[in-house]
Amino acid sequence: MFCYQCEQTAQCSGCTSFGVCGKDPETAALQDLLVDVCKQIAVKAQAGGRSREADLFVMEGLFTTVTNVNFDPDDIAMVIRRGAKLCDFEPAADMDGLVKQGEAVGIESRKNTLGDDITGLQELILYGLKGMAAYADHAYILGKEDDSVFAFFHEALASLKQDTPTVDALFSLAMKVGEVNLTVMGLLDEANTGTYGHPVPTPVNINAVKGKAILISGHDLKDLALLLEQTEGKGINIYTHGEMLPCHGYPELKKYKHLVGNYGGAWQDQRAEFEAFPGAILMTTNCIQKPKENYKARIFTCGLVQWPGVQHIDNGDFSPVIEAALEAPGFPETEPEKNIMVGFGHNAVMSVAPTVIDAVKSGALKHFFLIGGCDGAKSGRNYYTDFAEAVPDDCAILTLACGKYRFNKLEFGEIGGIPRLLDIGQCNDAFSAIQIAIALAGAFDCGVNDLPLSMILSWYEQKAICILLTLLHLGIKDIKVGPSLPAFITPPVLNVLVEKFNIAPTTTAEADLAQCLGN
Ligand code: SF4
Ligand code: SF3
Repeated sequence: MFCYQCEQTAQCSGCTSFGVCGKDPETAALQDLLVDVCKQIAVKAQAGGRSREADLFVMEGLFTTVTNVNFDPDDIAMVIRRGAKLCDFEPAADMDGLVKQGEAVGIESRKNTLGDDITGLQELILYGLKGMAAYADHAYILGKEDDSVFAFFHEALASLKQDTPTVDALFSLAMKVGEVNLTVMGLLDEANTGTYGHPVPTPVNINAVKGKAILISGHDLKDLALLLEQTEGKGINIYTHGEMLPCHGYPELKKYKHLVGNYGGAWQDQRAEFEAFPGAILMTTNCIQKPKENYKARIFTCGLVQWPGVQHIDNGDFSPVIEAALEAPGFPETEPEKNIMVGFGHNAVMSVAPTVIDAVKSGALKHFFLIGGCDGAKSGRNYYTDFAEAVPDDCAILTLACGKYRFNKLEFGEIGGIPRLLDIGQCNDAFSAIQIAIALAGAFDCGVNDLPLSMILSWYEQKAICILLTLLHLGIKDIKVGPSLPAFITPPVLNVLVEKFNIAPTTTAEADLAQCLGN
């Protein structure tokens, strides 16, 4: 196998014998094959064979191969066979044959023929498309879609099948992924806020409440809404985990009294946290890790997430989760309440814009830092905690995605009544951050790059890639990315990114902070 699509890839170069994430070589080959089938469907679509089924297949197929989503080879094989019917691909009759077909279209074969730079750029585009597919799927589930987005998936995937790609063409395509992803994040924003209302600043209890419990993780708001409806009046408390935390700010979700709080931290701590959680657990999207035996019977997956041997719910009926929660002991005691704040989406921040602008003009608020992105397990990520802690008191921190857990339980205080730490939401709420930055630039009559704003991003999986491409498409410069740079970005490609966007790897919190503040 060869996979280098995420930040924790082995030796910062590629997983070759087994995925650090837990992906085995068989699943890796099948994921490569599934991606290739998506490309073949796209080629056919470009030749006039586009269909609704092809649109949806490509979106879900790509999302299936995002890091930490689907680890079940049997399920992926089934998806490949379904996809083969939408193009001219002949799938092998058995699993061994499918794995061989996957190995033949893997990254290594292309690295040999096209070289590392071209292959790396192709993968940059592919990973951006994978992240975008995840967001498009969330929006689609809530009834929002855009034909031009589906058309672009085909256009981009079909170009990745070309035999003689050029660096320039691939680079423009990568920027186009960023552009289309902005549309997709906008669609998802409309879907989430249109269905559940605009998030409002809301305190969230991070301590336990006595009673039976279900923990829900991932990004899919509809799954949470369904779970809340189905558990109402059943004496079960619902806790959010990981990227579900921002859901507490949505009026149509926070109205449920049994949505009692947030439990645990980011995805990479789940094995210890889920073991200790005295109830049932529902994984709605990435990031699942290999479940421990002692909670395997009380963890469930839904949507595109799957783990072999873990019960999957695909009809929106969460009765098995509810039964498992009722069988589990629940929390024996209520702990003293401890709150953190969420709900600072673009609507909430815009509503206090005059106060923010006055604070900047008076010099009370000197600089904004956007510190966020995907969290991960590798050492070096305490950089983000150190950075947030070192931000001077006259500066505000905007945060989003699961990287916030590095510092969101620390005390940051306020500036003129505005909290210094503003939790904008999930990773896809980068859309909100962009709207806020554009509005601020408008208010100060300058460009986003001229604002007293620095972006310090952490990356882990492919959704961070599509967001990064969106920021680059918008021409945003001086972004700092860490804790390490993607293995698929080769030195010549990095040089181009540095030249055009002054993108820089994170160094030390102290040095980077000083540089951002011009000290
Ligand atoms: Fe390795 Fe990441 Fe690929 Fe998993 S997804 S196999 S950890 S590079
Ligand atoms: Fe985190 Fe997976 Fe990406 Fe949505 S939950 S940000 S890593």
